[in-house]
Amino acid sequence: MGNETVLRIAIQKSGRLYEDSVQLLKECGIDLRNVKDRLRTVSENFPIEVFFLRDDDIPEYVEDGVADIGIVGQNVLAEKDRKVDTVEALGFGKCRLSIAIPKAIEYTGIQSLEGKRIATSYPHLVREFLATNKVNASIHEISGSVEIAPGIGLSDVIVDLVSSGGTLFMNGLKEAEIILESQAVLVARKNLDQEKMAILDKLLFRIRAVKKAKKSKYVLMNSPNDQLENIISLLPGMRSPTILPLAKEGWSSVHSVLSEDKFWEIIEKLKAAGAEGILVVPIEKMIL
Ligand code: PRT
Ligand code: ZN
Repeated sequence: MGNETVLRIAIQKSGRLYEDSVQLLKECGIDLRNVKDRLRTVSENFPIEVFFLRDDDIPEYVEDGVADIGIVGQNVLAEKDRKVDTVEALGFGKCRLSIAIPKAIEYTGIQSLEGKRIATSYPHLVREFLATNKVNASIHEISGSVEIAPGIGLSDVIVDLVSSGGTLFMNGLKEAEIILESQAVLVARKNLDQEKMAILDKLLFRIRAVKKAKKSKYVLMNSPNDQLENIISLLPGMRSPTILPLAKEGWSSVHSVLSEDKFWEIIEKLKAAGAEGILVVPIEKMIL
């Protein structure tokens, strides 16, 4: 690509955000070859260079301008407290940062943490949470396997990430309080120059099209002509549904787009209204 401007993006090198981050770039039509075991790679069909880093380092690299943008969990972003802009929530890597206590202990509210020892990898967020709630407790910072801390007598409670809750359960703990809800976000450094901003806008346009498509389904169905008006009224669609005559006399084919949250409800109503042969197809990209 010669001396053309490229946007440098930092993503996790390996771990829970890696697959989804690479997948998102691919769905945006960005070719990334040889991503395995590389520290960096340049796309051949989009002006972007990818850096593979530990997630904890991403906010700092973006703030310092070593990378222009990055994909990182809101939990890491909040803990590191770096000056970067959150540009877009990406909808994957969902989890929560929670207080967990031994199963046998009854949780009676935030005040019951007074004087307790808390093990966590999130000292900054825990300190902030305690201060907000005017609770005094000691924080023991540990970098991994936080969930075993109460069992080995290192702490009374923990603050750690939870998604299914399985890890807590296996360690005899239960979730008592959510401190932060988190998902992966796209962050950008402050004061990106115009050329890089233009590339970021292009990328964002694609990311939003991919996200929108994931939330929608394309549906096709056959409708008796005397029910058409009723069936059309049930379909929100982007503009209005497409109606095509079928070879079979008195029937039409109806095509439309449905959002996932209202999907089943609408399908049931369509069936009740006489729609037949309903086909539901995933949408790859959606540009409005
Ligand atoms: O090497 P590097 O520093 O880059 O990776 P890492 O080991 O620090 O992070 P990694 O790959 O484990 O997680 C990266 C990001 O994924 C986190 O910062 C979160 O934003 C997000 N994420 C989503 C999670 C989870 N879900 C999650 N469940 N990160 C960690 N967990 C762990 C949690 O710490 C606990 O040990 O999974 C366990 C709990 O899971 P459940 O399903 O049993 O509740
Ligand atoms: Zn990490």
